[in-house]
Amino acid sequence: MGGCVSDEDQAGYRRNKAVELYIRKQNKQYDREAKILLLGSGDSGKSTFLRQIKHLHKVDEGLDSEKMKFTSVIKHNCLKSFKDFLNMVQAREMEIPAKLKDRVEQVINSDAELDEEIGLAIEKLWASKKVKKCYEKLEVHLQIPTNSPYFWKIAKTVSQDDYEPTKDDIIQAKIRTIGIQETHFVHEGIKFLMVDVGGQRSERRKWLHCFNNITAVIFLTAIDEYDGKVLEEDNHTNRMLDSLSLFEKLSESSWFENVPFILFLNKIDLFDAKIKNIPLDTIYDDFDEVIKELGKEKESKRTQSVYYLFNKFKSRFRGKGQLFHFETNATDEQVCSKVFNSIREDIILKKVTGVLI
Ligand SMILES: Nc1nc2c(ncn2[C@@H]2O[C@H](COP(=O)(O)OP(=O)(O)O)[C@@H](O)[C@H]2O)c(=O)[nH]1
Ligand SMILES: [Mg+2]
Repeated sequence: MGGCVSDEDQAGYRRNKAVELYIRKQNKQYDREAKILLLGSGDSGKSTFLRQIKHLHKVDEGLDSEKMKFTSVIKHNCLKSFKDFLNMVQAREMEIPAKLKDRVEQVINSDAELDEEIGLAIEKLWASKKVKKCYEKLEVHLQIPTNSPYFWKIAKTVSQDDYEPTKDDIIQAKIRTIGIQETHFVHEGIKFLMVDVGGQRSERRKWLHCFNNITAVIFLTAIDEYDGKVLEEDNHTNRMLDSLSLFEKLSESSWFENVPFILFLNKIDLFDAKIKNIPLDTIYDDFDEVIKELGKEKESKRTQSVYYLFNKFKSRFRGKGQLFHFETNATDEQVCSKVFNSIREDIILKKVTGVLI
């Protein structure tokens, strides 16, 4: 899933083979480092994308050096998230098959860390269609890591004493980013600095410290959050509205004058799954009207849905530089590799060689 969405705005910025060839011929190392900021609300996928880049470019031994850090976080989150989910199921008196009730009590009442017995109970519960149905209904109200179900499915493996997370486990895991994380690497003659930041509101005031000399901004938004999920930090503000206003504010900042903005419509995999159950026109009254105005009536419902949300961001863009956009799934290595190469060729290379002013 995912990949580049072409757009009339991007027509002038198609791949420039000549520049690439020139670099290859000269085998030139550019002195100027391409500084790319990863910005966006909490949970939009910034750190996940960076982890994929680290893995793809073998930065700091890829993800191997981070395994230890993730083991305890994954074990803890697997149990905590499932307990939070079950507590909400009980609070709302949702129906669970009678034969599973003991297992529910077993998980809810466990105060220890995840052990094999509890791991097995989680796996058994999650295998139930009824339990999955409850999750579908509650997902929008739950403040638990996005990919908790990925870990519930393998809870018994995670619970083992000698459990070591795989590369996929690390990509699916959530660790909150605190402060500013800088990652340096060199790729095909270009030095890169990617800057990842904490996305929660309390973290945003630290962002100014890294706003100078920017080559490009990658702004991530979790496009599956169109159905009214609220921010974890205040349990009140609509996540998509927060993302839109943050996007607008950043794009009009004088720090980013003429800096290209690259919008990632991220979590496109979750979006594709969600629009089947919750079509956009059940959330947005003006959906049909806007699609008509945009002249997209003939497109598929799925294309219309992505375009409708992209249009919300596009109309809030205040920058003087170019706006590019991609549909992304940051948990998919292939997608991240393709998107990174496209950004490198179409935007960064042209910026560091002076072709893109
Ligand atoms: N399914 C899916 N999960 C994603 C995607 N991008 C990020 N995630 C998950 O969403 C959670 C939050 O991502 P993270 O990178 O920590 O967000 P950040 O706060 O912006 O750094 C993690 O559990 C990721 O595995 C995506 O495109 N699809
Ligand atoms: Mg992060």
